Amino acid sequence: MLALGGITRIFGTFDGVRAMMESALTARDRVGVQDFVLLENFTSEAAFIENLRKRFKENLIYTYIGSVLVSVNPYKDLEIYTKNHMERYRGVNFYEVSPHIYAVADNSYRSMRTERKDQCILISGESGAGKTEASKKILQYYAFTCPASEQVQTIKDRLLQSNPVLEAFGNAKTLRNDNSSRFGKYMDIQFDFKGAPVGGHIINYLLEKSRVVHQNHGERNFHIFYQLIEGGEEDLLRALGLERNPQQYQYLVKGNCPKVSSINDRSDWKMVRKALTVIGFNEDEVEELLNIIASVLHLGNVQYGGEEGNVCITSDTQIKYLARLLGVNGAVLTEALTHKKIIAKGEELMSPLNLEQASSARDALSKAVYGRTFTWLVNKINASLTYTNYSVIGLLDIYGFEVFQHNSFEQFCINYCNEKLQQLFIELTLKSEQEEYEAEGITVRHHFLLSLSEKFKGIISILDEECLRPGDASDLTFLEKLEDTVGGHAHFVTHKLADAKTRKVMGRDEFRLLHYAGEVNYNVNGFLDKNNDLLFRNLKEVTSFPILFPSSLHPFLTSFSLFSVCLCLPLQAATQFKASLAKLMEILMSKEPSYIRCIKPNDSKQAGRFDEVLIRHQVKYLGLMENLRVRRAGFAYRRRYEVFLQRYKSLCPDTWPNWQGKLADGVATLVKHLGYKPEEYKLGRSKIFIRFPKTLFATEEALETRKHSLATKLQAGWRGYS
Ligand code: AOV
Ligand code: MG
Repeated sequence: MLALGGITRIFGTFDGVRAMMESALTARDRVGVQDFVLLENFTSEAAFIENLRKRFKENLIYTYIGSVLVSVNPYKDLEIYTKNHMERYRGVNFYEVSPHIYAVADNSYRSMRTERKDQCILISGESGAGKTEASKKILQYYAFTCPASEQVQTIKDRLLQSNPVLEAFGNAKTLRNDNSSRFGKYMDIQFDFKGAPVGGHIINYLLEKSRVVHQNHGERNFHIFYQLIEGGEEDLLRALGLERNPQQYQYLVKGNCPKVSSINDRSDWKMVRKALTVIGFNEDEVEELLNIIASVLHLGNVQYGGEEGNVCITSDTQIKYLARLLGVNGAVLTEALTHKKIIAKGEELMSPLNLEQASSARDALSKAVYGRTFTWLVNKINASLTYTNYSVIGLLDIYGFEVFQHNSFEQFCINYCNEKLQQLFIELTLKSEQEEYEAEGITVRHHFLLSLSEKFKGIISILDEECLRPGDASDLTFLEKLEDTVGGHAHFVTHKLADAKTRKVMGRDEFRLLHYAGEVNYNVNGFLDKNNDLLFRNLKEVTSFPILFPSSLHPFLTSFSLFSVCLCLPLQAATQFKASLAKLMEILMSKEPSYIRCIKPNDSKQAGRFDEVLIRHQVKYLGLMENLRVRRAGFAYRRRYEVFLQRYKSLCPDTWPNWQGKLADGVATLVKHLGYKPEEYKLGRSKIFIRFPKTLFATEEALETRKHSLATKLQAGWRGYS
């Protein structure tokens, strides 16, 4: 007991000892190195992948590249997120414990506390790689480890419960991920001077609204629809006029996938209902919210018939429900869904829509209603979390890079967002590396400067131009303009510009971009409409819609009056998105970043399958080899003096048990005693930089040996140094 206690005091926690054991040679063969910078052959991609594979096989899904955490989705519960694990990482130095997402979370927290600098944790990786799970783990870690009072507990609960709510309304099953985020999310967690989480704020980015009215085969609409239908109480469903069968609803049958084996809609419904209460929604608000969700389903079932020029709604069941749920007059609604208002000779006239126009007006309304509701939800959650802007840790969890058989405007925006984030990562990791050397007064020449140019600059402005151009502008004229303007770019190609081989796999209505993560063919159909934010163009043609939103009715339908403002000021969706991303980049740049790079091990969502081709591709495009090379270009290993001294002080009689003088002198004494050669290390202002892993391994092994001899001696009751 005494011996173990002694060892723990000297070497840190038990985990610390384990981490150290891990780096011993024999263990290294089996489980690989826990930091890629320690790979002997650091330029070899094969060695990199092999290290990932070894660790993955041992269920060690986390590995560092310096301070960057690489995470491989295990697709199974590893039981490494228990309270015990959280305790183990709390306040412990990053390198003393085996790599874990909690170490990253803890490190950011401590930097925020000690250096008083706002932090952000950027989580990236393709769809299904584990970003959302990672962000939830981090939030849970803070909720568990940070100090709390009763008031703080309420905020913690709300922060935690915002996840199931936003996921219900903003996530959906796609072919890539059963719980795919269909919106981008940046969340600030705010801490007071005691380090307790006292507030938060969420910014959401471009929700994929088109999913409300259409899903590709094998995909679903947003979870909430199925949760409500599967889990909603009988009375509730009756009041909403809904049947307990998703197949009844046009908006839920398109993907032909009402059930997903990994999802339990019924129990999720219960969780979401509870979460809404915790966040502070009262019963009336919940009722209104569900009325809107049910309305969208009813809207989807509005069927048109009649002759061209005389479109009518074939059954008035939906209209009855809609009128009641939305609190509008049925006749007015019917007219709004079948006519547009035109002004002729100064007079307003209602002109009938044709079938196609009528259904697209209906869908536009559904998308708008859903989109508004989502924004309302986010605002409501924000209002329940006080925000006073003290110290913050920001968590970024966006939708990951994705490629489908058919890619549209949504994928274009999602992939553009990922491209921006990748660019930021490369710029910042290089910048911080360079800055660290400079701050420490050490000169290093970088040979691996990377630049990811703004490859596709211009596409969005051309899209906007076409959207605003009166006359014959269409998706195809947009494509032609692209060909004229960016046609010469090496990363852009269309059917017309392609070589014979590429042409075979491209449609005439597609353009292909070579993204950092791979090639994607985008189909231009719908680009203009979707960019015209969606609703507004249609609304312009059916301006009687604002009748739907009389201010006396629904509390959050009143906010629909915003629509009319938007009518005067149409801001194109992509441009709006681009601007909000630019703002996000500013937010991130102003904080101290940490990175989590998520890797998806296979495309079949299976545990234990390490698909090497897929993984190699991700390692490539995430730039992990470059990341490693840059990290190793100068010094493989660096530690703050106090950390280095604390860990190895027992290896030198002059530094044991405590060094009294300046830290730098202590480290100098220690490494001299250890026989470090001048070319093996450099001493900076606050850190020691070690050039080769082998130097460090030798020191670790010396520590290992010493630990054993010390343990024996401690057991015998011995207290001195030998
Ligand atoms: P994503 O956020 O990166 O995709 P998720 O975080 O939703 O991916 O992860 C996808 C699925 O992988 C989850 O639903 C879990 O089943 C599993 N998974 C991920 N991380 C872990 C983990 N650490 N332990 C166990 N299982 C995990 V997307 O939102 O589609 O870009 O857009
Ligand atoms: Mg996600």
